[in-house]
Amino acid sequence: MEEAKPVPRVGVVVFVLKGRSVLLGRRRSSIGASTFALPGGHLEFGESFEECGGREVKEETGLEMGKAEYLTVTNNLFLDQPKPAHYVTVFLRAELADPDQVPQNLEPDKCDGWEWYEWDKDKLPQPLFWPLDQMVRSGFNPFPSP
Ligand code: 8DG
Ligand code: MG
Ligand code: MG
Repeated sequence: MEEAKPVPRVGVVVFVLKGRSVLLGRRRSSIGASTFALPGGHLEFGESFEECGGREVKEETGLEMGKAEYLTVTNNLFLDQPKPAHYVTVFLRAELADPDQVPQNLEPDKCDGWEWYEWDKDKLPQPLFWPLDQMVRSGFNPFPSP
């Protein structure tokens, strides 16, 4: 049988904000393995971006977020994979519903663990997952303007 033609997929990822920090975890998934990335995952049929972001953050970290806000979208080709992939990635931001919540590593097969990192290009962990790295290099700031 012929292999199915690859199609673009939609990823929804969240800058979970706490003070001046964002939540990042080192990926174990094949795309971006061992780089630091935001929590997030695939948009499911019928979901809003905000529902997807809240669900993925909960599934991956156990954290309950407050209201999510749309930030931007990027178009990402991962051609150097055994199976090339194409993601339209939607970036949201949200604060925690209760700021005292502690992230848990609920999908240890996909991530080494979650930590808060100050949003400062010299303090962020390296290497960043390249779609995120590009945003940092372009001067992107996920925090609301004061
Ligand atoms: P799921 O089965 O839970 O739905 O998916 P997942 O295993 O959690 O998917 P994912 O790889 O974490 O996210 C989907 C895609 O989103 C990822 O393969 C590429 C794209 N993506 C980016 N930037 C980021 C990012 O910073 N974090 C995450 N998690 N995905 C990102 O382009
Ligand atoms: Mg997921
Ligand atoms: Mg994920």
